[in-house]
Formats: sequence, structure tokens, C-alpha cells
Amino acid sequence: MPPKRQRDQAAPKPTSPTGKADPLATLGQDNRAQAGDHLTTAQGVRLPDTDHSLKAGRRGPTLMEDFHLREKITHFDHERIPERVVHARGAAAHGAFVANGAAAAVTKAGFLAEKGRRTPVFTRFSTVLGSRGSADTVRDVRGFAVKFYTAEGNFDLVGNNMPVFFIQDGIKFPDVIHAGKPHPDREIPQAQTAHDTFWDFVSLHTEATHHVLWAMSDRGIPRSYRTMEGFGVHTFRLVAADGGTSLVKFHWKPVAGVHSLVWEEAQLAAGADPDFHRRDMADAIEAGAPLEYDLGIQVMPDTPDHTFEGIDLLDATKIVPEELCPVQVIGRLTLDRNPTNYFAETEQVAFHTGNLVPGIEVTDDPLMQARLFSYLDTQLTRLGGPNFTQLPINCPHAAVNDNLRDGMHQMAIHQGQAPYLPNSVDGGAPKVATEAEGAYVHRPRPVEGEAVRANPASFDDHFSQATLFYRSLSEVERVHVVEAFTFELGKCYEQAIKERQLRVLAEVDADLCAAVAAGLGLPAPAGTPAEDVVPSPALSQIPPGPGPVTGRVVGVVAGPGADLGGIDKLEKAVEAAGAILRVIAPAGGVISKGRTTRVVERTLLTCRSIEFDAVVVAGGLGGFRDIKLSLLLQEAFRHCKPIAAWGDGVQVLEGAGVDLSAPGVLVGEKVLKPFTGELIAALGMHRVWERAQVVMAS
Ligand code: HDE
Repeated sequence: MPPKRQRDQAAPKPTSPTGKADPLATLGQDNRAQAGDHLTTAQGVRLPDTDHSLKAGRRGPTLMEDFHLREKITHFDHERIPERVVHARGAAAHGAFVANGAAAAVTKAGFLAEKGRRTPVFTRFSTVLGSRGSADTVRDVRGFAVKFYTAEGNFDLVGNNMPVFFIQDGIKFPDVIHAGKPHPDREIPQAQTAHDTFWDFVSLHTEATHHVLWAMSDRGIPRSYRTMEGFGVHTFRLVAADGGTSLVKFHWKPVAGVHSLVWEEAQLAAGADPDFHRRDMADAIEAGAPLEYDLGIQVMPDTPDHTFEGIDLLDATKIVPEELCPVQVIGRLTLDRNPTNYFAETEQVAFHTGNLVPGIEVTDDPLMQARLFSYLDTQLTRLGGPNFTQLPINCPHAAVNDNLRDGMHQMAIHQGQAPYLPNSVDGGAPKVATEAEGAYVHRPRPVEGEAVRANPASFDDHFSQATLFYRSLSEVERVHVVEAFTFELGKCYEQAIKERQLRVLAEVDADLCAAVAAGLGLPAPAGTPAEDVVPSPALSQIPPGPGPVTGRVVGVVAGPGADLGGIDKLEKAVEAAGAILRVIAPAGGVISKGRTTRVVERTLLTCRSIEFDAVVVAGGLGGFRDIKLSLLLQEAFRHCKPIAAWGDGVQVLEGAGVDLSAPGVLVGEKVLKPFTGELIAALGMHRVWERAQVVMAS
């Protein structure tokens, strides 16, 4: 009997909503996983040994005729494909988007408009500058790319976690990326902008200023993908069923709230757990806590000048404040399935801003226009030819019937004689569709003008929205921006670059400039920042009141003698709120008290404060002291996380030097409702920012 492939044994293939076999559902079911009866070559020949090469005698030499050795090594030699030139490091998840029907008036795109329609999606999050093996928590922009496998074809919303971009015209993309990537001589620093070439470029290229402010804010170091906003950045044109058009901006709003790390945590995580974000996402999904986001749109009239309230909608360095044009929620994205194979799915997925479906069009934003060229072009190299759309992760669920033929890695065995149109040989098939039959028909629009290499005058305003952003932040968020600029510029060697960037900051906000200058030990230059901006409260991440705590992690310090009953009660309360509890102890194994036992999930050696959103010390530990515990508690204190203790756990806090009178340090006799309620409310605020003053003063 020949070896049987799992593929041959397969049960009926799952189908997509379109009725077509769902290629994603069968991903990972190929027998080239570690299954099946016998190891074979790629040609299906069974192998007797895969540990020894074929040699002339036990002491060699190795024989050329060893086809297994040659095949095994050759395949291995070619296991890597070029990493993405930007957004190389990423993590992804499967899920679905369900429309709520609110978009029906503005677009005919069924997956957005039709109430209750469920569309499968694959979403890849990424950092921009780092290589594939770099750390997750570096200060950077995050990619937020969503592939919707709609019944009308694939639509990709290839966005970021910041709503603006460094450049207004795509022709500058190689410049900004060359400046941000490691220096070409020594290839350092990795995955960061804290170096001369980046600041050289952005200080000379002031249209980057608004985006630089976002990158230096807490948005540059998200807590997790689960707590990160996403933006389509460009203005899109939606086309309604009646042909009416509107200009829109897309927003992803995380259901779990918008939260960030603090800079020290981000740095610690980069060393202690470089996979911090991807682990968080995969663990949450595996634990049955999906990532959820509302998709929202800002809808603006499609006027000939493409402006709204004086804001140029074709300028990707500008936002439309939500207070001027509210975000309307049109559906929810849920990510609830981890990929089966990183390479096949996350690495090989190919997003493209030009993957559009009827009802969604692009605008003349010159940044967007360049992207329409770039994605397909880069993928031809990265994925080795023009047939990457046949890879399961890129395959549309809609029926594909193209006349594209041959090329590297062709997987299909096309039939017929006439892959051209018009033809008579194959009966004139396939036929083009009418708009009523679902064809993508570009909305006619007047296009005229002289061929010029120039921007509209409105693109010259580089600072007003940077000022708007900075002044819309809360006090503590502004301090973080000052610290980020001071850190990044402090890493530059060239004095002239620091001075030039200070002159840019002087145009944004005099206080910001003065504070950064003081940190650098340089004089603050004078500038003329916008005086009268109306702040946009939606730009601040600090919640006005406690928000959801879904997926947050509470670490409970326990050990021999710990009040296990109290831990159980705390766990029930924490889990009822949607958060997770993890037991930390000096040593692994289990802790027992009477007949109750508790598994230790982290030891003081294996954990670091970064993985907990709050730390609680259990009662019953007496005056337990440990230098690593002091570090854990002091870091949690410095990072303004809720800290709590009950019973004699309070002595442990004192022993670790925690100021019991500081905000957000909660103590109780026992684990009772007021204790757990206060802790969960503090967790819902994400941080105890009132403590920041105490931390800075100490
Ligand atoms: Fe990209 N970008 N980009 N970009 N981009 C790529 O495509 C490019 C821009 C974004 O998870 C590349 O397949 C140009 C803005 C994401 O696979 C490449 C310009 C925004 C991802 C490319 C931009 C993005 C990419 C690299 C200026 C936010 C990762 C590999 C005109 C709205 C997608 C690839 C994934 C990836 C080009 C600007 C987001 C080289 C030329 C603005 C999320 O084609």
C-alpha cells in the first residue's frame, strides 16, 4: 500500500459563506504535518533512516547519490523568504466581521452594509521598522491590516494604530524608511527611531511632525493588540446603492479600551519577553477571550475640494477630530482563532490597498496612490512570482475566474484553450459582468490638471494638528511625550540634529520645547506655536471612568501559608469581571493549606512585573521578604499599577518599601466585596495616574 496522505482521507471540506470550499479551513490539514504512517521524501518514497547520510564506508566520504540528504538540505536552504521591507515582524489571527447595518445608507459593499452579514477575516498586526526577530514592545507605529474574505472578493483595510502618516506623498516613503531603519554601515540600532538618521530626516522634513508626536506619545507603545485603536489613515470614497458617494475615514475601536505600556515596561519587556504582544494575543485567544474591535466610519460629504471644516481630506498628515465628525459604528470584528502555521499564514499573507470591492473606492491622496503600486510590486519578490493569490491564506472565498496564466509556482491546472477575451474557441467565456451583476465599476469622476511635481498649498500646514494633538493630551500623557522626545534625541550623537528638532518643537508648543530642551541641557529656541487650538478629548487615552478589564492579568503573590481561600474568592471576582488571575510564588509546584492546594503559575524568578496589570499580596505570608519580590512590587508601583494586599500581606508590601499611603495601594483585612470591587475598578482605569506625582517626586 502506498503511504496515504491525510489530504486523501479528508472528510468533506468545510465551505465558506459563499458556498465555495474554504481554503483557510483546510490550512494545516495537509499531511506534511507530523502525522501519517511513514516518513517519505517529497516524491512520496518511504525512508528507512533520516539521521545518517549515505557514505562510502562508516568513515565517509558522503555519496552524491544520497537523494534524501540532498533534498533535505536543499529544501532547508530555501526555507526563508525575504522578510517584508517594512512591517517585517507581525502576528496574526483569524476571525470574523459582522456588520450591524448602519453603513447601508452610504455603501453598497454588502459585507459592510448588510445587517448580520458575517465575513471571515485574517488580521495581521506588526511593528514597522524592526526585523522579523525584533522585539514586540519597541516604540514604533503598529500595522493593523485586515483581509476581509467577502462574497464579492477580498477587501484589505491596511491600516496603522495611528491615524496620520509621516509623509504626504508616497514618493517620500523610501526616504522616511531609510532614515528610520538601522544605519547602513553597522546596522544599528534595531527596531527603533532613537538615532541620528531618523531625527535628521524628520527635523528637516517637518510634514512628519504630527506623526512624530503620535509616535512619541503612549500610542507608540501599546499595552497589547487587544487595547489598540486602528485607522485606515487615508480618506476613502464609499459608494451607496443609489450611486451617491461620501468621503470616509475608517476607525477600529477596541472593545477592551485603548491602553499603553509605560516606557520602562516596554524596555523591560523587549528583554524579558520579546514576544510580549504576540504571546498576549495567542494566549488570550487560546483561553477563549477573543480580541474585539468595533469598526467605525467618519462620514463626510464628497465635495469637489475634498475638504471638511477646512481640513484637507487628501492630506494623510491630518485627522478629522471626532468632535467635528463623530465615528459611527458599523460592525464588530472578533479575532478568535490562532493561525495553525506561522509561515503559511502570517508570513505568506499579502495585503494590498488595491484589493477593493464594489462600494469602496480610493481617493486622490498621493500617499494612497503610491501604495496602490507598492504592495503588489513588493509581493512579487517576497512571495516569488505572480501566483501568490493562490496561496490558501490569500485565496478569495468568492469564485475566481481569471485569465491569468502560468508563472512561477502555478498551482492550478487550467483547462480550456482560450485564456483571452474576446474568444470564440471557449465560447466567449468567461464574460465580463455588468454593475448590476456585481462588477467593480469605478465611479466616473472628472480628472484634469497640469502635470506638476507640487503639493496643494493646504499641505504646507505642518504644525497646527501637532499642536492640537499635544494639547489634547492629559498632563501625564504630555509628560510621557516630553520623556520620549528627551530619550530619543538624547540617543543622537549630532548636536545640530537635536537643535534642529528643538526648533521644530518650538513651532508645536513652547512648553513641550522648553521641557525637552531642559532634559537635553540645551537652550529652548523661540517659535510661534498655534495659540488657539480647540482640544479634541477623543485623542487622550485616559478613560474618564473605569472601563472593561477583559483579558487583564492580576498577579497574586502567594507561598507557604498563604490564605488559599482568599485567593479563590479573589479569583472568582476577577474572572467574573473577565480578567485572569495568576499565582506567583517563590518556588514552582503547588501550595497546600489544609485540604486545599493551588498550582503555582509563575515563580519570582520566571516572572517580571510587565505581565501583570495589578499585583496583590495574599494574606498568610507573615513577613516574607525577597529581593525579587521587592523588584516586582516596586516596578508595579513605579508603573502606576494597582497594588493590593490583605491580612498580613500588608507587611510584605511594607517590607518591599511600598508606600501604603500612595494612591492605588489598597489594603484589606480579608478578601471581601469592597476589596475586590475597589481592585477591579482600579484595574478598569488601567493605571493609577494620580500616583505618577508620587513616583516622580521619589
Ligand atoms: Fe505600507 N507597505 N506603505 N503603509 N504597510 C507594506 O507591503 C508602503 C503605509 C502598512 O501585515 C509593504 O506586503 C508605501 C501607510 C501595513 O503584511 C510595502 C507607503 C500605512 C503593512 C508597503 C506605505 C501602511 C504595510 C511591505 C507610502 C497605514 C503590513 C510588505 C506610500 C495606513 C501589512 C508588504 C502586513 C506593508 C508600502 C505607507 C500600512 C512595501 C510605498 C500610510 C499595516 O508594499
